[in-house]
Amino acid sequence: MKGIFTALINSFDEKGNINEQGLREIVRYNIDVSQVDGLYVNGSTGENFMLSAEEKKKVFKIVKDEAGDEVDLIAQVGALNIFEAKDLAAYVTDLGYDALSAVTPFYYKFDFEEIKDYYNSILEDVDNQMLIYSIPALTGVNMDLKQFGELFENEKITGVKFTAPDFFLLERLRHAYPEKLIFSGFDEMLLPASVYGIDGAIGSTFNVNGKRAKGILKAVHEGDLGEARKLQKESNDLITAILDNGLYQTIKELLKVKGVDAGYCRKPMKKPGDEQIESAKEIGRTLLD
Ligand code: HMN
Repeated sequence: MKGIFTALINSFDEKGNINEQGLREIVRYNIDVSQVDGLYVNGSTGENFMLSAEEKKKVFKIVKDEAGDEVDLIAQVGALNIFEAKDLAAYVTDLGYDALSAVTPFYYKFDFEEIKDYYNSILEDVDNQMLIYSIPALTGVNMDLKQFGELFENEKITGVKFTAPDFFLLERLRHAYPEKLIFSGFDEMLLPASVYGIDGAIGSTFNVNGKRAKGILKAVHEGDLGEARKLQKESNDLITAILDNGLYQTIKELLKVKGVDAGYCRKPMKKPGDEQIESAKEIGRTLLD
């Protein structure tokens, strides 16, 4: 598993129900048009934490059904309800997902022993690999090199989705664990992360910017830093505009510009206003590749 993985956006209808056809179109767009290497399903971008367990299963099933074996699939199964996380891990493994991922447990201030037990418990009954999903800005969980090392002692934990602007720790992890997979999680920092030898990246904006992201990885591998900087600059112009206009709403509006029925976000996220839709169209005209 290597390369550019889209953190898959989800499609909901106006009432907030999963829009199956729209979700299938999002999968197809990522595979056929952006030609990404894989999909990261039910992450933050998939509005996972606003879904019921049954809805998460529905999304996992639709995506596997649509993508088949065309690209690698990672299932984010992390949940504060450990029984749910274990059940989802078993479910996606049966469906044929290539890897699991689980967000570090959040909200309660779990200590490291509890976090370690969470990962080991999710994995104890399931024959699959796991990428730790570390995103301190949203979870408040900051782990150091030694703690990652302790988690990596479980051989089923094969890597980490590292969503932090901490290049010191990223370099230390890469150096200490050359055999583990490291996926970077901030799309706007793909170039510097690539220089440190990441295996790939997982990101929300790849739903609409997968080709440039692939180009950045390729240029860095070929030692063409000029090209990598050009593509990262173009990407960052797009990412800045998306973040300023509302992250998930704008990604969905941009997909609509491309003819994909990406629908709406689920409450409590807002529907986009007229101005936001117009700005998204302008972003589509000027900043998409
Ligand atoms: C996921 O779980 O859906 C993603 O992998 C999350 C991903 O790391 C994104 N992070 C957040 O949304 C907090 C990034 O792609 C991010 O959206 C992007 O770099 C813009 O800041």
